[in-house]
Amino acid sequence: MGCVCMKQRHECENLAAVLASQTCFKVNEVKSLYELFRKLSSSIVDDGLISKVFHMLDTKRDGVIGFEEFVRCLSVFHPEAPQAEKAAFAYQLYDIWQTGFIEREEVKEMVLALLKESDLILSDDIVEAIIDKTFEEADLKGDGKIDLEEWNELVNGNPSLLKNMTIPYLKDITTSFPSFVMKTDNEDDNNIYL
Ligand SMILES: [Ca+2]
Ligand SMILES: [Ca+2]
Repeated sequence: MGCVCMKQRHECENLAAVLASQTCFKVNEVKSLYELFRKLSSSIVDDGLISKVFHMLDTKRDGVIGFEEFVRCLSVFHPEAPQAEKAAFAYQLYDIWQTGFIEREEVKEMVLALLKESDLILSDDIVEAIIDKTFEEADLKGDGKIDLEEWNELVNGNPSLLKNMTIPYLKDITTSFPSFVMKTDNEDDNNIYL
């Protein structure tokens, strides 16, 4: 898979430090993420949101994503990441057909996903009415599509739209996933990749 297999410990420490300085994670957390990344990249993850995220990160479209992109992406889902960052990422996620705007059909997908999560069963008429209302509220310029500016307005008024953009576990990943913590204390261990 496309992991960055760093043989030189020095380079690995540098990469961890660079990523820690540019994301919400600490150096030891970046190292833990590397373990998580290795596990994830060796298993097929086919959960709706996760697979969309992976597709977005897979810029070469070869089914492989790099560790750096993985960490930068997860950082967006960190509880302390700025809302603007989350909103921008969510905008790309909801622009399902990648037209650069969020259209009504995409709002429909979003509303359906939110309803599914809340276990609410509503008639089609009511669902359509919710979509119309959401769309009307969002499309301030009335041109039939939601641009980034309108999206940011919508999100400011409805922060729950970004609920899925935060993964609380990421706040203290070394505690949440102790099995991913690297054993870097042992200097004799030659199998240190990061
Ligand atoms: Ca679109
Ligand atoms: Ca618009």
